[in-house]
Amino acid sequence: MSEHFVFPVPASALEGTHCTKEQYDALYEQSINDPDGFWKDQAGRIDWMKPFTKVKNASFSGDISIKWFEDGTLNASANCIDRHLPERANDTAIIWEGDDPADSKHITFSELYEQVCQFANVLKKRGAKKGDRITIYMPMIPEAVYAMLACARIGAVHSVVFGGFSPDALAGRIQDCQSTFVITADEGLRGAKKVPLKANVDTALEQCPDVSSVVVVRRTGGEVAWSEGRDVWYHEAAATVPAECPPEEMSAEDPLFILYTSGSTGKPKGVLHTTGGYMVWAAMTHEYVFDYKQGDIYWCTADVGWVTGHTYIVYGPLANGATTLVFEGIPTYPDAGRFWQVCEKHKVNIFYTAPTAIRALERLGDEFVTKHDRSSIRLLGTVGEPINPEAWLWYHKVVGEERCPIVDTWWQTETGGVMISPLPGATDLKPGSATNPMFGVKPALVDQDGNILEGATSGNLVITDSWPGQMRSVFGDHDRFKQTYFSTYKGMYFTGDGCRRDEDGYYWITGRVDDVINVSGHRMGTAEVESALVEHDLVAEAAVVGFPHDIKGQGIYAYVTLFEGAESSEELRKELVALVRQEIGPIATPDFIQFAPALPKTRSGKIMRRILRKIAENEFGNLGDTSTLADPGVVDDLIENRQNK
Ligand code: 6R9
Repeated sequence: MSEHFVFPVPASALEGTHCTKEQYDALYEQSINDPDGFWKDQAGRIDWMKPFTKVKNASFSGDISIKWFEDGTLNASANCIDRHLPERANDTAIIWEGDDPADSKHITFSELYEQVCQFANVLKKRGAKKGDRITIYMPMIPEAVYAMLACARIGAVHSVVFGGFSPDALAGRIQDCQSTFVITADEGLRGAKKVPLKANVDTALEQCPDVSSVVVVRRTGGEVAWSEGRDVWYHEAAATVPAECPPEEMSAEDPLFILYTSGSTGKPKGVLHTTGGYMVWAAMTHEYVFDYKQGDIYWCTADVGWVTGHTYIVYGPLANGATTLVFEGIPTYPDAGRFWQVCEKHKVNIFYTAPTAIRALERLGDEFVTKHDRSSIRLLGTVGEPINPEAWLWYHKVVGEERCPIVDTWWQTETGGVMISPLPGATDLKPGSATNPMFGVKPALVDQDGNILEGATSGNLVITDSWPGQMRSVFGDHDRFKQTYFSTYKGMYFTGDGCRRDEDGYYWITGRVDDVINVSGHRMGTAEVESALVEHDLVAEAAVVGFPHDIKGQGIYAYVTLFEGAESSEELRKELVALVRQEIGPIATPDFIQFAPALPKTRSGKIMRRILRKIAENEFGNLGDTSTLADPGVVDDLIENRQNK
């Protein structure tokens, strides 16, 4: 990339920065050469009930055992709330901005304390205790944050399920972690549309007989069905309990949460994060990556149903005593200027969103941006997928007025927090590059055989040593953890991403190299969509691939083979779309469904996805080697009837 496309650290980003270029180099070096010393210092960000004596105890071989600060004890909720009370009780912890622009409120740390304690007492009174799994299926209202922190306070393990998932998807996640508690709301509200959360829970629970308690927060006041004894209104239960609840003393390696995420095979995995290392990682990365300074108004537009919401709406910012903005709505309601209207209204200093939102808003015109005052914004960030340089440049110029550095943060549900990212005061930016590793992160590029590649090159991205925020296991299936992340390349954590490193050592993530697709920043296993499609009585076989999509990053293209005698029709196409939405949720809606008499297979019966991808991309001129195809004629029909013309 030419010099022209390097954006040096602006002088404004150096003012009071936590980290200059020189500091980055020195700290990074220390983090690699003296991890125990480095992490002992960093762990001082967190209040420990009992101090740890051991820092790191991790191995990427054998049984894969990862422990950090293992003999220390702490409570995550106390770190996010109680410890800020002596000096900051009346500072704003949460700014809540409702779906309706007329709806917003400020919640101070002392109010947060009372709300979380009350929520914790409601859970306790209903029998919840340390180690129990509690499923949270909520809209973006403050109670979602209270619920998460209440679980952490009593040592229960939360599993937040994104409110856009279907009842079936919710049921699967409740069953997998044997959750007996669900926290939800009557309805959610997004872009003035109602989301029937409680009704979805009711449907899901038909498959989950072990759930004995459903706590329902009233959001819209809409009608809901009621199961006496099982269901309780949160506001009624809260009125009967005290607003004090001592935080449970947790070991650093006690679980904090489970979060389900898609992989290349099978059902979504319950990614398990523990308490001590995660909190240190969340607090440290939030401060350095966003160059967070006390008093900053910080806004991450994610949903708490994703890891970004966990680490960068809740745990990271609140551990640092920041003001975190929680937004209930969508970027285009009441109009496409909503993000910037909210920035203006609340004087947001740090703004963190997804490339898909940037691309969608860019298309709608600059005026929605420029009509709002963005002078409070100091720093912009992106997460979730690669950002194309064109969208980066628009974000930089139009949104950031060429004044704000952009931190393109690469990380994963599994990594707990940011792994590769610029630091605003330290890193010259290149549009589209996530740039350099965070402290303690040892990235490497490997070839197909696992040989480590040096210098400017491309390969598969691995991390060669443990970091505190790393997932510890797949809930209930440690073998799957080993298999998924540590078996492809021995002794290394495999990310599933491809990556290029340039002559300056900058990392450029190129996207997934496995059967995971990334639709609007949401991870999806092609196998999950396929298994939904084959649920249909007429479907014999399905193969799903991603294709480049201007707004969503990737779209979903499904090839479907019907049983002998079954007729394809528009009607059937609609049924299949509805089926996927029912099994997974609207985010998995296929963009194209192609009925195919047969799928291209090797002689041993393996579907040749490479060919299906090319056809979905409309690049069938260059199908590569097709000599291993059992029946080359299949391909002509697929090309002839392709949908993405
Ligand atoms: C935090 C989050 C993880 C996958 C990851 C990669 C993609 C995330 C990215 C990025 C390029 C970035 N990804 N951030 N790709 N540049 N800055 O998104 O977690 O939902 O688990 O997704 O997202 O492919 O492997 P998760």
